[in-house]
Amino acid sequence: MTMSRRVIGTELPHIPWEDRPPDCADVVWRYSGNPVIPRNPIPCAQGIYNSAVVAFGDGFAGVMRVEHKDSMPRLHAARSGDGVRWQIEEQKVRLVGGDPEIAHPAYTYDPRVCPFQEGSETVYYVTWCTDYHGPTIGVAKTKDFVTFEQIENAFLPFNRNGVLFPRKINGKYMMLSRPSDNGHTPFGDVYISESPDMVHWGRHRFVMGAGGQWWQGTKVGAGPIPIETDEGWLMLYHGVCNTCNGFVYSMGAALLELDNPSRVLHRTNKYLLFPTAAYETTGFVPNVCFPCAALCDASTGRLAIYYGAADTCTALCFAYIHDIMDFLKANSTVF
Ligand code: BMA
Repeated sequence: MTMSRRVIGTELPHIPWEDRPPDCADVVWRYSGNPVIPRNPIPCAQGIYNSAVVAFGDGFAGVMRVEHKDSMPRLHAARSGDGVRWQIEEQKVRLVGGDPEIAHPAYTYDPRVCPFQEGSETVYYVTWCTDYHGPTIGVAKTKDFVTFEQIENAFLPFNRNGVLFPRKINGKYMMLSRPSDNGHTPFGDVYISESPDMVHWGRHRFVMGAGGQWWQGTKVGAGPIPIETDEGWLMLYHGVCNTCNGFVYSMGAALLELDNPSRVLHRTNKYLLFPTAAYETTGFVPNVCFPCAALCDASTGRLAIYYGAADTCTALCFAYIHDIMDFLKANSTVF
């Protein structure tokens, strides 16, 4: 690790990790025990995927997307000592304190969890795709993964993939999102918005669009909470292409300018992860790798990335952040 690849963050030596297999030349490799969360570890679930985890206490906490047996997705809190074996609450997250108009969404999915320092306390903002006359971005806050205080919906419908930055930038909260339609959106670009108070969002700016290579030609959306390095914000994202059998979701990476993250410094023209494992190519929606969270150990640059596989289960893959940065610069097209 060189000083110019410094990860700004916490040392997390206990994140899940497995060395790159000797016969693997890829920048990102899969956990040999995948999927870490199978299809139905709790009775109400038909699938658990596209879920978010963070370091919490001595271990880890998560907000999981649990598809219930009425086929509707709901958020469930979860805890883990090692980041691999998860105890998932059987009851969905109960949102408290929200305006009654938005307090009872019929569906809630694709959560992200963003640790945020507020004074001497760490709070965890949860953003997700919520139902309000169609999909848009819901926001809540928790300190303990037991009580979730609902704030406000960030945007008008339709929108998906609201991803917060883990600190204020130029004094403002910042959120990436992907404006969409009310269905299986055949388009999608990443925008950024800012807020003084986590309630009112504005100054919406374009970050990056679909296009370039086929794997990211249909839509792109932010994945895990961006990771701060001294060269920029590392944003892992999903890139989607369309085929005669439906969409295919892969993972790419981009580097955004630290003080002005609407500016893309580098962006991968080759994917980092593409659905090839059986649990990614077979399931409720085949051919989906959908990253929603990443744990990074700032001292070693180790990265454990959680992604939904085939809209069915949750999988884990690994990389060194420095390798991703090298790959990103060597295979970059910004357009
Ligand atoms: C997106 C979202 C994701 C899902 C993906 C693939 O539009 O609905 O939750 O994983 O499609 O089906």
